[in-house]
Amino acid sequence: MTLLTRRGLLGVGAGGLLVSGCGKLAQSHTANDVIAQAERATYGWQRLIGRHALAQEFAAADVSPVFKANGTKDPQDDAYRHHADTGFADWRLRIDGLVARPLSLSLADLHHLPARTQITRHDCVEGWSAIGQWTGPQLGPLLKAAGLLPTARYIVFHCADTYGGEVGKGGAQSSGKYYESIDLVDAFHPQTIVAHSMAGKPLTVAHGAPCRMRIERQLGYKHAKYVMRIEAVDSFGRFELGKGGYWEDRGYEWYAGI
Ligand SMILES: Nc1nc2c(c(=O)[nH]1)N[C@H]1C(S)=C(S)[C@@H](COP(=O)(O)O)O[C@H]1N2
Ligand SMILES: [Mo]
Repeated sequence: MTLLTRRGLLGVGAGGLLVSGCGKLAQSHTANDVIAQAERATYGWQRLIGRHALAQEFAAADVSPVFKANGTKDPQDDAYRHHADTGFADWRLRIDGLVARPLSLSLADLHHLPARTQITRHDCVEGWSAIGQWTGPQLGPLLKAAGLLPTARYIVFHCADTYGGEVGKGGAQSSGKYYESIDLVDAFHPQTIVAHSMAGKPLTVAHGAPCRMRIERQLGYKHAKYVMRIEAVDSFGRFELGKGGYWEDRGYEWYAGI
C-alpha cells in the first residue's frame, strides 16, 4: 500500500488528498470559529490564541536521567498480553472513523514513516515533571492521508489497558478502559506525534509500547499510552462515561492546557 511508504505518504501529503485535513485546519483559524470556540466554557481567548504556539523544546543535555512511568505500566488485558508476548508482530494501529480511507499500520509501517523528534517536558497533575526525547510521525499528516472528513471534530485514542486506578492516591477510582480525546487544533499541532521511540529506542512497555501520543501543550494524562486505534469522530459523548477520557470521566478537565 503506497500510503505506507515514506515517499508514498509524502506523495499523498503533497497532492490533492491534503484538502479535507487542511480545510479543517484552516477553518479553525477563522474568526467565526474562534468566537464559537471561545464561547464554549473550556476555552478562553488567551488559551485559544496561545494554542497554536509550540511547547518549549530542550537540548539533549536537559533530558532527565530518570523518566518516571505512571498510570498503567504493564497492561494485563488479554489482547495486549498477546501483542507484547509476540513482539507486536500482528499488531496494527487503526486510523478510522470519519475518514475516507481508513489506515491499518503495522509497527514496521509506523517506524518507516517520516518522523519528528522532540525533547519536551512532561507535566503530570500528580506534581512531577520530566524531560524526555520522543520520536514518531506527526498525527496531522496521518489524518490527511486517511482523508479526514469535514464532519470530524475530535480525535479519540483507544488504548489497550484497563486502568484500575490507585485508590491510595486520591479517592476511589473505578476501573475502566483508558482512552483520551483531543480537538483538531491539537490533532494538527506540529508537536502532536504518535511516538514509537523514546530516547532513540523503541518504547518500553512501561512508557506505552508500541506507541503513545505526545500532546505537548497539555498535561500528562492526555498523552495516551498503548494506543491501538485512532478514531475521528464528531462527538466523544458515546464513549465510556462520555467526558472524553478516563480521567475526564473521573473529574479532570477535558482541556488540560499547560
Ligand atoms: N493508556 C494509558 N495512557 C496513559 C496513562 C495510563 O494509565 N494508561 N496514564 C497517563 C498519565 S496520568 C501520565 S502522567 C502519563 C505517564 O506517561 P509515562 O508512563 O511515560 O511517564 O501517561 C498517561 N497516559
Ligand atoms: Mo499524570
